[in-house]
Amino acid sequence: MTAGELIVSAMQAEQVGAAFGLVGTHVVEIYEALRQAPDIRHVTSKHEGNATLMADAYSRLSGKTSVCFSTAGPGLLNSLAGIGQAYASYSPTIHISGSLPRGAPRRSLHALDREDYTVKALAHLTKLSVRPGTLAELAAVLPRCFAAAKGAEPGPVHIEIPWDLMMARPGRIPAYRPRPARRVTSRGIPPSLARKLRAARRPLFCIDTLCIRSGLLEDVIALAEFHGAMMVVSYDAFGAVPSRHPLNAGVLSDFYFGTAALEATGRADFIAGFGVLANSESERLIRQHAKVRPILADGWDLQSWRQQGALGAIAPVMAGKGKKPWFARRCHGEWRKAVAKLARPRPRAAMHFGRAMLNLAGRIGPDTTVILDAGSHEIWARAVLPSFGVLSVIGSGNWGGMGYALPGLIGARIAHPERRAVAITGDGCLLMSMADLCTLASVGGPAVMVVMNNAMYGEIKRVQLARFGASHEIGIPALDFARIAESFGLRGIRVEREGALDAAFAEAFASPDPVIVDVVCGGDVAFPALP
Ligand SMILES: Cc1ncc(C[n+]2csc(CCOP(=O)(O)OP(=O)(O)O)c2C)c(N)n1
Ligand SMILES: [Mg+2]
Repeated sequence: MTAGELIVSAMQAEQVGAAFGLVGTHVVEIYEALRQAPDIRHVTSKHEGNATLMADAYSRLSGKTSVCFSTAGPGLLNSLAGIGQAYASYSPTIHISGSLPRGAPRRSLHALDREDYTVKALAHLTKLSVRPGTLAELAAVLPRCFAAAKGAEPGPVHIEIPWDLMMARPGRIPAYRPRPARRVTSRGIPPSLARKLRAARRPLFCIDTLCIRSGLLEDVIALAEFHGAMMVVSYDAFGAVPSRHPLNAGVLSDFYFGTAALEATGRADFIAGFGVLANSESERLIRQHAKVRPILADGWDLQSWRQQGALGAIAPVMAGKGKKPWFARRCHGEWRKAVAKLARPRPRAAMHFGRAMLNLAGRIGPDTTVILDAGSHEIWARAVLPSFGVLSVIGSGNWGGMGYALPGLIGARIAHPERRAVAITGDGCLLMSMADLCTLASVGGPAVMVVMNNAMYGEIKRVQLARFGASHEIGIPALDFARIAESFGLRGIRVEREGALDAAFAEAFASPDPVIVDVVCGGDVAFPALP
């Protein structure tokens, strides 16, 4: 086996769902092995950064490990922000790159001063970053890498293959054997959790991303329903609890959202955090607002509880508790009215973000996955669009990287071809990722991309005005994204008046192929007070 064949056989044994990447001299051996393995779905992105974001979205939505390929040096380093995204969202993604040969001269192709600069650069962005020197070392480290990527606190892993190893003569390698998941039986549910939950009159659960990754989300929601525990979700886990769920107390955040969630946290007499890490943003918010000491479960706790079936076991103890919500997220209905008022049609004024999102909201159903980006369009989307649970919405979240929506849309199409995928992006965000419009065209399927086109980095204008009363360097040329989309072989629809929204969205949502809806908006960057 060559190094490339070994990698591909590991991917097959690990049942990797999909691969994303871009070819290069230092990875042609892997691509040759991939050519011989038509069972592996590979999507070529036009930029490594987008490839890693596609992998992130794919893994988050499918729960399966994905693999990304990039060439040495600049190819790998192009993908850094996407690997950061995968780290932030606990995505099991494996990033395999080519690399300099051992003993490479300084300043040769893709080289700087040290031959190991990339493996070191990736160390802080991954769960594991390795540079095996021989086929035997590669064979030994691959199962470790896959196990690290999908552990109790999953995340990206980097493996780089020195060029001399990539080009080495085939060697005899024993068949690949995946490592079984580590059993963690040492961590039981603290007895105080069951006891305090039983005694509580105003229980509250906080749900963070690791709760989703642990596979326990459904059990946690069932437990909340059983005990009438209100649920708050972190900014990253947004959408995990359906927006209309009677026990949903909103998003735990003091940045844009949080009025309701922070109030509920302050009133709760029992708090359990599922997937809440020590020193995390969620922990900070709970500690800052709670009157009681929370019980927090990290990824290892949750893995252990799942392996022991422990959560189900504590439910009967609580039999007989009332299930009625103890907290009314008052603002929801009132707030919808406020949005409608704020975003009242102004026939002569430019279209308002809120109006476009309200129109879109009625078209989003449980079979839709919404992919968010970063900017004021994102805040409006989070505020106005409904969510229906864990598959219904993803975005760059607290990582906050612009340019997630387009690669995220492609990842979503591959992860769940049966679901409609709708991306909401801004003109600034789309300009960062736009090269993969042609990839979207080739992947195809029902995908709607809504571009909130306000000819500016609106969110930054909002921040500048709030801080300095003036803005600077926030303009973007007025672009026609419908025409741009068409030049990439996609259907593009331009909407310049509110009256044209209905027909545009109706056509886009009825289409079996991707459609870009370029919504020309005014410069509104104000937000309603969010629940
Ligand atoms: C990679 C990256 N660069 C810069 C930023 C800072 N930033 C956050 S939102 C934003 C503006 C986004 O512009 P656009 O997509 O047009 O959205 P709008 O706010 O206008 O709706 C910028 C520059 C970021 N979050 N990520
Ligand atoms: Mg903009």
